[in-house]
Amino acid sequence: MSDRPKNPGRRSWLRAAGAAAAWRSLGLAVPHWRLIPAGLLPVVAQAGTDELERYGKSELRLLNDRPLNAETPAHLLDDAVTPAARHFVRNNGYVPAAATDANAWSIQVHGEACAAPRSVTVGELKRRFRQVTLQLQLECGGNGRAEFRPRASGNPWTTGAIGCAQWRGIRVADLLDDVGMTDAAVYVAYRGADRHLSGASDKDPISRGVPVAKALEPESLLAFEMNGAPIPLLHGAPARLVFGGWPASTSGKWVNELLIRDRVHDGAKMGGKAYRMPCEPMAPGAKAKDDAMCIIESMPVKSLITFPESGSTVQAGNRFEVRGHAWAGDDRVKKMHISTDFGATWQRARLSRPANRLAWQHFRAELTLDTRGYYEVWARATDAQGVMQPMLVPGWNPKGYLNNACHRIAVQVT
Ligand SMILES: Nc1nc2c(c(=O)[nH]1)N[C@H]1C(S)=C(S)[C@@H](COP(=O)(O)O)O[C@H]1N2
Ligand SMILES: [Mo]
Repeated sequence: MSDRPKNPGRRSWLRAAGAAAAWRSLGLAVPHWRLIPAGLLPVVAQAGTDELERYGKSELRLLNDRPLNAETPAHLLDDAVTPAARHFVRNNGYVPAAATDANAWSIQVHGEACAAPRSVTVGELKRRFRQVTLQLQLECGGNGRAEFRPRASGNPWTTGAIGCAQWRGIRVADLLDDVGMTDAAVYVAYRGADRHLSGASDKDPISRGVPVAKALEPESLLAFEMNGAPIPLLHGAPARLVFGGWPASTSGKWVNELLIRDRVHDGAKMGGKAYRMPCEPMAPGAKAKDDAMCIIESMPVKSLITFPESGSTVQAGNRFEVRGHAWAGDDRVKKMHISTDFGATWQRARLSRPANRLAWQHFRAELTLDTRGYYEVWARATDAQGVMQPMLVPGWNPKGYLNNACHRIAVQVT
């Protein structure tokens, strides 16, 4: 046996894995699977790929086209501020038609605990309230779901349902202050203009929210712009909520109703097992009772290696840079570590301050690997409370939320 393992080129070994995922995401048995040429993508997946192209998102990996869901490969998230073209997309229903006049878009503000219910237009909000610009991380609660065993139902996100764009809009607190909240206020929730997949007009695809305290934070926005341009249709034009650090399902898109509730909001995907974790840890694959599930609030500490691309080749003895981002829900990331020996030893990476609270932080480390062969680079973030990312997939749960296991990439040293 040769001491040098014969590694196939990156193209073949990674592409093959990508194609396999696309076939698996069909959710159907393929009787002639032995005859599929290597790298061939299912034609139905390509139909959705055309749709991604139409929205300027052709680099994303399609998970589903009805509704449209797509994630970003890790190496395409290398930018400090995520461009719209590389921000993942998660839809629960059908994308509504684009508004012909964004300023005329109206939002009904009401609810049991709203003192003076009324309708406001985006134009009026922009005129009357101070606008602020913040970089805010949005991560789907199901990011990482694909790794749970037994498999959890839902979109098989791997690592790419995270982005950190710059959002500009008004503070939710200013609007709440304007309409007035009664003492009964408990939750602030949204309804959007998207349609339910069944076509039923009386059903919401999703309608979630946050407790009043989160809504009142100075970083909680009703946004009109993403990265200095009007929000693209897929991301919720002309008005969307942005609650950085919480499951992105709380950040309602195409908002046309804002509700001040006197109870925990009970809209679509607030109850049952949706966006909830078992209140107490459970055995993998066990059955959970709905009343033993707790609503997910702040997201856990996590990080992503965005450079080099997994599968890259580096020269033995040459220095190379490893970089990426780290975030910790409502908290901050305090430390960042990198390992190239499967976690036996760790070296500290340099970590930047966030652009503002609830924005991801960037890390960098310089590495040199002297011996040829296959390596993995692992990254591990620690938050300000001292909580670290786990090495392995944490707490199994029925819907596969909150997988914040360390990100691993493959590097071949030649
Ligand atoms: N109206 C509406 N808002 C929504 C959704 C939706 O389907 N409809 N999806 C939510 C979920 S589950 C996520 S993860 C984020 C995704 O935001 P993005 O598509 O801009 O990345 O939007 C949230 N807001
Ligand atoms: Mo989500």
